[in-house]
Amino acid sequence: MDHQWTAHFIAGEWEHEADERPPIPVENPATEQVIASVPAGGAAHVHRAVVAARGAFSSWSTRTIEERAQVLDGLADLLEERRELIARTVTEELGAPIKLARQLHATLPVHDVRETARALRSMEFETELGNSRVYAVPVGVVGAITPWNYPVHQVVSKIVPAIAAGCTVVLKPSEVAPLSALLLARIMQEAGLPDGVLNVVNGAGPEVGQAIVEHPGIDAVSFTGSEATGRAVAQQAALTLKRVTLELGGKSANVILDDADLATAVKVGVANCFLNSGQSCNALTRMLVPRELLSSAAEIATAAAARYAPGDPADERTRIGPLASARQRDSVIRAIETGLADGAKLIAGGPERPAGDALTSGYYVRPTIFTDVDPDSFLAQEEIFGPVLAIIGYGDEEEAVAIANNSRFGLGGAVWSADAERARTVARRIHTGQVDINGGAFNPAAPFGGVKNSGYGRELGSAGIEEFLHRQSLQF
Ligand code: TXE
Repeated sequence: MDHQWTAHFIAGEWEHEADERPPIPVENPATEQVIASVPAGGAAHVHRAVVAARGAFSSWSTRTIEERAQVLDGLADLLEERRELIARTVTEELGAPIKLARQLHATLPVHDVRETARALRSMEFETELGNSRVYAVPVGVVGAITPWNYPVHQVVSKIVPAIAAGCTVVLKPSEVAPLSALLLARIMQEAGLPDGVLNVVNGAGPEVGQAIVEHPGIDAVSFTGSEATGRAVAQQAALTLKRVTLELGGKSANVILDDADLATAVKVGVANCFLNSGQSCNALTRMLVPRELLSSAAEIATAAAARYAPGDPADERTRIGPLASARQRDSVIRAIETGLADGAKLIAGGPERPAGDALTSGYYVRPTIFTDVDPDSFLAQEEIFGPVLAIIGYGDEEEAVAIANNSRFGLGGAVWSADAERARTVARRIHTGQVDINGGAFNPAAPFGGVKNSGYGRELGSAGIEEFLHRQSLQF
């Protein structure tokens, strides 16, 4: 694969030149082979990117809404055209099965961009209020720091609403999976985005990420990643009083009520938890089942898990690939071992390497399910970020809601019931940013984000654009 564009992207120029720091290798987690490397930037690169972004801001922020929306339309068309290349890049750097990479990693961003363009055209940027005229104004230069788990979607859901709002951007993609973000930047350049509106600096979090958070020329930071880093970002950002959006982890509950179609709810729940090798912030990692149905649910879940044999992500038939890195694999195996040590009942998977001749290399783990999990235990409280499901029994609806809310996170959730009204009432009592009812599909126009330790602020659709606007009121 051609990775000629594995460089910084500043002021419309691709900068390949070597630096004093060694380049960062990018591994294919299925083969453990280095497939590319990106230059490791530092504070000086961030500074130049900020200067470029500030320079571009005056003209980009004064373009009409329709002009900006048209750039987004063109971008969505190009992303759609390049879906196969994007999918292959994500498969190589993340280990996502190629089918999933096509259907999700390369397709969702097209919808994200189209929905952002639609939202932009429908928003009011100027309103009358008594003797005031109120204007929605772009906040300025936005710093975006993204993780590796959805390496295109996570980037698009920050930079596209920022650009739609009229802001300019300095992006630091994850050093674990930077290639698709760089491909995206190339596509945005092709789509006619003016130089300096998007700038990309590669590098490590404590260097480039921190330099973005500290830089006084950046007005807002949007971060997705771990809870610990999110907290550090918010603290640092306070020193320059930047506006901050944080999308951190989750431990989302899948509440299966006693009147639900148990087989469907469990199967869809298992599929959701194992999606992307369990590396989704909103994964439904706690399955709450009426106590008397626990053994039936366990049986259905074990049968469902058997259909997730880890395999080569390049194979069209593979449903679950490796984890993204050795570090992630090791931390997931440690979590499974902790679950066993805590006495949870293992009904699928386990800490051993998955069987299979083809899997002699790669960061694979067995899709794992525990049942009778104590709602206060490590397995039920910590974000594992791997294919590990905790099934938890409950007595009545009241207890189900209490267990669902017994988490320091508040990102996603689900409720299943034969009675949609009952499901809605339960969902409204769950303290999270999103809840899916009876398998309701992800909506790229709906506000996405969390409460409690899952962070604050919202992404996607008009709520995503709002994050990057402030209001100016003129009184007459
Ligand atoms: O995240 P980090 P990691 C969770 C998940 C996972 C764990 C660790 O539980 O197991 O986090 O993943 C940049 N200042 N999520 O270590 O370190 C970093 O370079 C500024 C949940 O990969 O938070 C990367 O670009 N930036 C999650 C980004 O932050 C810094 C997605 C995320 O990396 C920085 C990913 C610093 N001091 C992991 N240090 C979700 N919410 O979806 C690092 N970074």
